[in-house]
Amino acid sequence: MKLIGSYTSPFVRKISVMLLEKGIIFEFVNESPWLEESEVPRYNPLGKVPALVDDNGQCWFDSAIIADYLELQHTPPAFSPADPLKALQVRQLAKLADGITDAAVLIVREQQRPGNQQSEALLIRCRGHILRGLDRLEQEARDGQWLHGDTLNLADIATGCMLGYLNFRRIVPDWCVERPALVKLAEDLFQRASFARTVPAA
Ligand SMILES: N[C@@H](CCC(=O)N[C@@H](CS)C(=O)NCC(=O)O)C(=O)O
Repeated sequence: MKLIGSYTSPFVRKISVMLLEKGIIFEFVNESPWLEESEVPRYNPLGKVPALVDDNGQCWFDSAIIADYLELQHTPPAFSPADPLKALQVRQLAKLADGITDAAVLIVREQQRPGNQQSEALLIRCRGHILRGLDRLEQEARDGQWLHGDTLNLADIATGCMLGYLNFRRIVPDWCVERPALVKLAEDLFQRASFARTVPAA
């Protein structure tokens, strides 16, 4: 299996963490999607990472689809409940974490533009998405160790990668203030070997 991605992408990190947790051996192909000569569009017409090439040579893209694909391989541990409604609930929470990540990535891109070309309205809107999303995840994290059920799941992994990205890019750096359940979740996740091995490189 080949994972096409960059070391700083939180979406790529999510897939790396899943592969490491499941003990699936994979080759990491480091490709920046932002370079003119990027090979990423060969794997994903949308030009985004991650993409995954499976052992049959089929290429999968979008981290949510790749996560579904990996779950379909039934390599333990499962990160999605067997019950379809519970599985949908977990995917919705993972989608929420991914949506926060999308907003954070947008802020990073916007802030890379010259100051006088940045849209203050866009930055405020993205910040709103992030804060409301974090508040919802905080509520969900209050019961039990994990966001859903009593085992590590896809929503936890997506949330850990999102919080790691907020820390890495210093977006909403005070996210941890008054969100103790998310802080605890992050502490638990960041201690795992899969997270320690995928800390974003500056
Ligand atoms: N929904 C996509 C988002 C992936 C994404 O936004 N990746 C960023 C890197 S963090 C990217 O490749 N951006 C390149 C671009 O937008 O052209 C997923 O979950 O895989």
